[in-house]
Amino acid sequence: MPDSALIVIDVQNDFCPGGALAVEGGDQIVQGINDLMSEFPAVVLTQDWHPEGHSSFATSHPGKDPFSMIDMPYGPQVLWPDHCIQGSEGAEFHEGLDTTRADLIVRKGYNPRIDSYSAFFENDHTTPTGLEGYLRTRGIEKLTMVGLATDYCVNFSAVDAAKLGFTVTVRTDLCRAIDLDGSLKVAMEGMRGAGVVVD
Ligand code: VGL
Ligand code: ZN
Repeated sequence: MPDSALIVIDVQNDFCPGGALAVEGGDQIVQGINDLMSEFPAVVLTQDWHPEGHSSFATSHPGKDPFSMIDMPYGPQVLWPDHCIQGSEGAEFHEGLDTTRADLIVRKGYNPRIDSYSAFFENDHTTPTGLEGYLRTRGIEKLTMVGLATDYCVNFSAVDAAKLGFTVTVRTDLCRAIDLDGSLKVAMEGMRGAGVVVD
């Protein structure tokens, strides 16, 4: 399919076992993702990329614990452990990921005041990352998404892509979830409701 792309979400050290925001089994999907790359004419990687003291970090909100919630001007926000700090080892891609195959690497979450789960828009749901324009100008209409975490960055990216009119498939066998308070179930329902094929 010449009009398709593989979008690999946040396969970074901090989301793998031993990392600051480790997702169980996060490293188990790396080889399968590498193998899938050869089936796509375009491969895009995303990288969560926060400045130190980012507003999504619990440490930026005295008295708040990691995984608690806060109200931000753009809506409710989970407070995370410090993770994927720009230039840190935790922000690097997992060493097994074949990054040479990537046509584009999209970084997100660099605005200190807004988190960005989606590869398309920041969490205010309006500030674009530029990925939509890249894909459209390349004539890409079909997206397959894999990576970390199923219920956060994969979910938000898939739903936004579907809303933008792309045909979207999420390969859940090549994703792993954080599953905070039932967030995986909510994410699965949300993706299906948005017309995402969840395989
Ligand atoms: C992610 C929480 C915070 C993700 C990123 O990649 O799913 N989750 N930052
Ligand atoms: Zn993050």
